[in-house]
Amino acid sequence: YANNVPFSSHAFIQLALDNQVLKFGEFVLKSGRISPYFFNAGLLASGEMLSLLARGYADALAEKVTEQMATTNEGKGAQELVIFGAAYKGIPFVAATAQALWLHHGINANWGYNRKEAKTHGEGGNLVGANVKGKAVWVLDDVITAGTAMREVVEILEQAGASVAGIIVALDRKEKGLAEHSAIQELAANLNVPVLALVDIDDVISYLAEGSHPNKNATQLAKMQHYRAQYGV
Ligand code: OMP
Repeated sequence: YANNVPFSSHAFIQLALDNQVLKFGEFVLKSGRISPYFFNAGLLASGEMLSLLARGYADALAEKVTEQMATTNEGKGAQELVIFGAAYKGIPFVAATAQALWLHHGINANWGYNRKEAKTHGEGGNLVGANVKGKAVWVLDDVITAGTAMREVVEILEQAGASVAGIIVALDRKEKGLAEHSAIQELAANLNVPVLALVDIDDVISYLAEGSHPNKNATQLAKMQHYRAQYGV
């Protein structure tokens, strides 16, 4: 991966495989589901991987914001981009994304994050960085499965007087949320905002299934398909 090329899902999936960010086995998820794969964004722990990830978020956000400006006829000055990372993993990601937006797209986004040691009483105290009050904020996170983590972040922002402008995740596992729809579809419908993902599980499966791929493994693929049949949408 060269340091000045746009994001590519193939480069990202390959780096994730090479660095055990994407692992195969048996994993108990936050939702209680037992998954044959796990995406550990905490292991995107090198300059190369962080840069590629941040470039992915930045490219997708820049494209969306430009598209929204075109349809709303608003000038660039009228469009303020505020991005928000959820503690803990979202914090370095949101910072790197703000930098990538600036360096690669000339977009000066404001960025902020929450602290996990949130106070349950009193006001404020748990948000750091950009002032989000009264703002429509893009929420950035690592993985979405059933949507619980994301709903918690939305709640934090609403309590801070912010609204959600959109959601962007690195990996959409494309699983059922609370009901039959996917977690992402539910969030998009409930909040009436765009939800973007850099890669989804179908991208991963087709990448793994490619003919000459070194990570190609029929048993593993069958397990992933089986899991998709159970929880996927
Ligand atoms: P939901 O809250 O069910 O959407 O699960 C998303 C959260 O689960 C993520 O923010 C992660 O903390 C964690 N997770 C992963 O990091 N990688 C995975 O592949 C799957 C999960 C998970 O537990 O579902």
